[in-house]
Amino acid sequence: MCGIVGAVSQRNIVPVLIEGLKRLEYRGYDSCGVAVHQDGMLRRVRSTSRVAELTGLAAEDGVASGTGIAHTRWATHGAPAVHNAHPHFSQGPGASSASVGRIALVHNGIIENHDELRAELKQRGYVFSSQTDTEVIAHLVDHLYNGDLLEAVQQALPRLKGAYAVAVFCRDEPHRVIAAREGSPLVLGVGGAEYGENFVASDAMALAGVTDQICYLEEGDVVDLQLGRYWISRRNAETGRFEAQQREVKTVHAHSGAAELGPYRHYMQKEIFEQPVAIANTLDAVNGISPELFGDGAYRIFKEIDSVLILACGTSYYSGSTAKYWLESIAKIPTSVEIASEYRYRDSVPNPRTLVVTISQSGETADTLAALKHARAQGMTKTLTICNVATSAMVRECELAYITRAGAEIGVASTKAFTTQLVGLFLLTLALAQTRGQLAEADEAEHLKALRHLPVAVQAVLALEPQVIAWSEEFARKENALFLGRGLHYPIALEGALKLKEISYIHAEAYPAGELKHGPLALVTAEMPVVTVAPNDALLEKLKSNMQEVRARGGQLYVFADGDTQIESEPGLHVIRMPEHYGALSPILHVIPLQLLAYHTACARGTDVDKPRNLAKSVTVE
Ligand code: HGA
Repeated sequence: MCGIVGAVSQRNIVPVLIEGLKRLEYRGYDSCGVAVHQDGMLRRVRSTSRVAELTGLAAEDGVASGTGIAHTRWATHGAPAVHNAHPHFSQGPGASSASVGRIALVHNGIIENHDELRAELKQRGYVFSSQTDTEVIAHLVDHLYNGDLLEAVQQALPRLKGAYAVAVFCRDEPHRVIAAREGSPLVLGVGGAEYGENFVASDAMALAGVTDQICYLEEGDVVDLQLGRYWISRRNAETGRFEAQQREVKTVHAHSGAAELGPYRHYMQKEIFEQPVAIANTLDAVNGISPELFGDGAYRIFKEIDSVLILACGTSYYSGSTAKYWLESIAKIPTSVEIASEYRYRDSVPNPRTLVVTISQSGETADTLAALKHARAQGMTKTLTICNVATSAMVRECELAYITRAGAEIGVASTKAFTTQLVGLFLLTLALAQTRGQLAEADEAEHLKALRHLPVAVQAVLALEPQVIAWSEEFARKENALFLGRGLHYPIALEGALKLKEISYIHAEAYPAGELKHGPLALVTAEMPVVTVAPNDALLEKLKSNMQEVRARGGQLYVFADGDTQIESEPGLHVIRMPEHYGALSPILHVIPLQLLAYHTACARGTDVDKPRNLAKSVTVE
């Protein structure tokens, strides 16, 4: 979360910085700001409105320069207010001292020892004007500044505990930006000779159209950007000295993310409707099932493992939870699924014969990356990721990968990334089943046929949109909702509840339907809509009994029932009929109407669907 762009150039770089921020707005939109080196001093504009606002503010104030840094914020420390917006300026001892307004800094991450540093710097006379953890870094760099910004930053970094990507410049060095990363993503963009320009950004996407020469900075890297040159260094843990580093610069054709909305009202709606294409693209290179779909050496690794551990957060955790059912029933391999932020901090029993599978849309999810490192540190070195960004840290850090081809997902609430993850996880299930001798040829052919037909099947479910819209009017008036599912569809109920919470702000909870009588049934009244995922599978009769329990208490059931279930509408029981049961891949169909229900309910309530309050797309802080 939080997006950073920085540049040194011989042209006015402010429009490039603001354009870059627009493309990073998915990382946070609590506030935004730009600071430049202009007329021998630091100047900035900051706002709690959207990035587009900055263009007008910069023009009004005549903010223009070749050296600058910019930031879009997802607040962790301090309210989303202008005084907490980055860039932060140093404000050293004495109103007229040289260090007032000397250092400008933007930051992505959390400085865990900020209280201690704040106390120390206050004692030294530094004046704090925000509640952020970030401001301590600006003051610390200023305190250590002695004519060379790189040296000051290099001295400051070892004093910081936590995760960060920072970009900083100094009033006394007009054509220089220093940036560093430890735990948060940062790329270097090498610009053309015409303006001698160089860039840093949280994501190569921010630099699309400006440069495609990208270097993915590694943990601990510090980069010194100047006109026509850059220099990367890193601290040698033994000597404590910073040493020069060579890093590969790659040609990266990053997508600008500036997808057109076309006929849709929101990106989320567009992305829901893109699912047939996203799934077809994800399956494009699949001509048959083989471990090599996941990379060279996959067969050997699959042969060596005796279990699977899935690590993920949020929606990706629910795709992993669905996959557990597939992996155990089809590949017959013991599987556990853990929330990454829990796994990394608990004592677990490592098994080196486990395949560690991480799932992340962005491939930058901080908790999942940290959980991966934790697993590896415990000797679990067989790693695989299901990820939507081929150039991400997650893909670089895992031995094996399956890249989903959902395309850029802009809406904060994940939709097409989820269903394409499920496709990747189903392929993994089949590949593991094959390696373990659990996949008869006829079954493989059947599964492949069902996968290939999936885009058409999804299209048929999307056609239910008008019926879902009719329900959403009712839901928009509610403040609570329950979601029920069983077995393979319990994680789908969880995902449906999460979608509704995220974008409509209606409190929603999901339960395995059999758990109802153990507590949540107490919540059921005529005011409580109970959304039920009802596939025609082996658990249908059990589910019907649970539905009766709701009806007997006057609850209102809203059921997405497979066409072959014979569940009919009657008072208190509202039914939207899905196509016929789709076997093991049924969860991919059943999540679609739940996405549509959340989307249309949010529209009816007038929320900011693509940028729901308090959230951000790519969760790069702990
Ligand atoms: N801690 C800083 C930066 C937050 C961040 O990186 N969010 O993703 C702040 O609260 O401003």
